[in-house]
Amino acid sequence: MALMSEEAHQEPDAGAGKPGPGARSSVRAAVGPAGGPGRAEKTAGCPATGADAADAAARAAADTAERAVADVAERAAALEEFAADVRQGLGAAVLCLPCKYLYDNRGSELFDRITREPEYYQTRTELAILERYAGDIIRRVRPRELVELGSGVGRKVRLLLDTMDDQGLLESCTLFDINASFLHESVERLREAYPTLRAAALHGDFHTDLQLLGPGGGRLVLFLAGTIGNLHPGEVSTFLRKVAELLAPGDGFLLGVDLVKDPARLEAAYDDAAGVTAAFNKNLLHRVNRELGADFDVDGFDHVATWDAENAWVDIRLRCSRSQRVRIPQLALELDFEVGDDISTEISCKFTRQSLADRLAGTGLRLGEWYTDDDELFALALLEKDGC
Ligand code: SAH
Ligand code: AVI
Repeated sequence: MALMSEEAHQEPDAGAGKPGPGARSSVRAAVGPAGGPGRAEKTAGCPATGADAADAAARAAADTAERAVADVAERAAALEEFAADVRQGLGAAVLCLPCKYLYDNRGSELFDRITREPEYYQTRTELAILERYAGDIIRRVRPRELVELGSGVGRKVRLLLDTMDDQGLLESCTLFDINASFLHESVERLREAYPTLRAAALHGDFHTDLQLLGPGGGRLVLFLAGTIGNLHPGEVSTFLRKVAELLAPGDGFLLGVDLVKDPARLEAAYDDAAGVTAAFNKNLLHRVNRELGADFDVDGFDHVATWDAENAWVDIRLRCSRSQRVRIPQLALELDFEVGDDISTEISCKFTRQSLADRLAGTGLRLGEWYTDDDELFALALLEKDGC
C-alpha cells in the first residue's frame, strides 16, 4: 500500500528551485492542492480559452476517474493484506494482531482522545520539550524539508514549521501515515495554516514504503510520540537502517522516546480511568468484525496493560472474559476462545539514553543531542547519519 499525493518526492530542482522569502508564495501557488507545478503555473500565467477550459475539464474528469479506480484498487489490496495478517496472527501459537491496524478512522480518533487523558503524560510532555528546544533543533539541522512519519493529526509538526518560518527556512513538509483520511485532512489543514508551504501527503506503511520519500538533503525526519516503542525488537534495526538511508550528511532524525519510569505510572497511562485506551484496543476486534465479517463478542474481552520489566515494555492485550466461538467468514476460520485466552495487540517499549544508544549500533545513525523534560518522563533524541 503506498499512494503518494502531490509531489512528495521531487527531483532536487523541480518546481521553482530554492527561492528566497519573497519568492515563496509563488512556489506555493505553483504546487497548490489543485495539482502539480505545470498545471498550476498555466492557470496562474495564461487565462484559459474556451477550448483550453474544455480540455482542462476533460483532463480533470479523467484524473478524478483514474484516482477513484486507484482508490478502489488500493482499498481492495489493503483489505487483502489485513485479512492475510489477521489469518496469520490468529493462526499463530501466541495469538496476536499487528498494532498498525489499531489506526482505522475510529482508532485514530480514539488515539487523539488518549493524548488528552490526564494519565497519558506523553503527548503534553513531548510538546513541552518541543516548545523549549525547537529553536535549537532547527538551528542545528537548518532543514528546508520536514518529514513526519506516523503523523496522525499533524499537530506537533507545526511547532517546528513555525520555528523554520522564524528562521527563514520554511519550504516543504511531507506527512506520512497509514491512515489515509487523517493524513489528507492533516495536510489540508497545514496548507490552510501555511499558505507558502509545499505540503505533501504520503500514504504508506513505514515498514515497507519509506523509499518513496526519495533521497535526503536539507531534511529533518520526525518520528514522534514514542511510536518507535510500538515496533517489535526485531523490526527496530531494519526500520532505523531504512531511515538512515533517507538522510544525507547533515540531515537530522528527531526521535521521540518514552522513558523507563515507575511501573504504576506507565500502567495507568495505558489503562486510563475513562476507558479510552480500552476502547482503542477493543476497536481492533470491532475492525475485524466490520471489515472481515467476524462475530467477536467484543464485550467478552478485557483490555489488559502490564509493565514487563524484563523487556522494558508495556504489554497490551485483549483477554477473553467470556468463552466464545468466533467465526470469520471471509477467512473461512472458526476459533474457540476460553476465558483467559489472550490476543497480543501492542507493545510500547520504554527507553533510557543508554538503551537507545545501544539500539542505534550498526544502524547508520548516531545519537547527537538529547532533550528531555525536568522530570525525565520523555525525551527527544536528535540523531545524525553516522560517519559524517
Ligand atoms: N505523530 C502523532 C501520532 C502518533 S500515533 C503524534 O505525535 O501524536 C502513531 C501514528 O502512526 C498514527 O497516526 C498511525 O496511523 C501511524 N502508524 C502506525 N503504524 C504505522 C505504519 N506501519 N506505517 C505508517 N504509519 C503508521
Ligand atoms: C502511538 N504510540 C506511541 C502510543 C503509545 O503510547 O505506545 C500508542 C498507544 N497505545 C495505547 N495508548 C497509546
